[in-house]
Amino acid sequence: MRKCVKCQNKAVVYLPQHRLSLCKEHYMEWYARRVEATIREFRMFSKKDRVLVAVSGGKDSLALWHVLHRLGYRADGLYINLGIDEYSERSKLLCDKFAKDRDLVLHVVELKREVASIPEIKQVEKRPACSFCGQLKRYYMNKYARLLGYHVIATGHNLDDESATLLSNVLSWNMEYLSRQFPVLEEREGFVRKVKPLCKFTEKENALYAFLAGIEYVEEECPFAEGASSIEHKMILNQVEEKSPGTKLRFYMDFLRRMHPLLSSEEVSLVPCRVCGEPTTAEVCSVCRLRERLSPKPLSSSASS
Ligand code: Q46
Ligand code: ZN
Ligand code: ZN
Repeated sequence: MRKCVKCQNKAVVYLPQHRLSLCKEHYMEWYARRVEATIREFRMFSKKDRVLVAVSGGKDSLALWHVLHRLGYRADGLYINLGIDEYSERSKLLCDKFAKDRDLVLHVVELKREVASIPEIKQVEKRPACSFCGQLKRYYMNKYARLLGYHVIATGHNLDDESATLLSNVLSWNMEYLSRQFPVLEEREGFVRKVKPLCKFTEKENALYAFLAGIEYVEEECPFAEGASSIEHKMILNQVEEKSPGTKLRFYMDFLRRMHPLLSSEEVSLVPCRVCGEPTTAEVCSVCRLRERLSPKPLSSSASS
């Protein structure tokens, strides 16, 4: 039986990459301290900032909201209802329950009311659902964060997500994506600052925190999840990790500390979308163009938000 290195009680977890055995209480404390340290290391936000946590009902985002609240940050939630049948219904229910049980504020955006649900859009769009779903989520997250007066948007991206994205960008030497791969994207011309406080935690570490904190979260995958290449990259990294614990974290952190500063970040200029006024690089933003394809009618030239 492994013992907790802090109190000698029975350990509930062994973290090989950190060579740590911890009991429930000390795991939760370790997790919270490490989140706080990550927020400080990358100067993500302070206790004065109003933080909007993008919650999906999954383990990562709810663990993030829970730990930010526990650390004393001013964190509210934003749930975007994608209208994906029972999957979205259950996710919404669990986010609602999470907020009510803890007396927290949850904002809900109904995609069906804003544009159309993901299954409805999928009938018209040929590309993979995740491609337009990701665009729509980023658009409404930013729009509502700004309208509701939040200083920063926090998302639950974890180390598995970030290191798999990094591997994919390295394999294709996508310099533009590499230069933007950082856990903080600064505020600029209509874009609210975006941060990833869980970028140093694996999926498993987040799941364990959520479990120990008694958080109910959706375990089933979105039925539209395709991501074959990202799953493959995660598998490759997991195999290396198993043989050599700590590789995933080192791969990601060494990129951030040693490689990222060498990459030039040429920023494309942003303009307000001619139709909705949201920041975009084109004359009309991708969401307005999507809206146009869904119900073709002449695009108005006045901003509606
Ligand atoms: S919700 Fe949307 Fe994800 Fe479903 S359609 Fe893809 S991006 S998988 S996180
Ligand atoms: Zn202990
Ligand atoms: Zn627009």
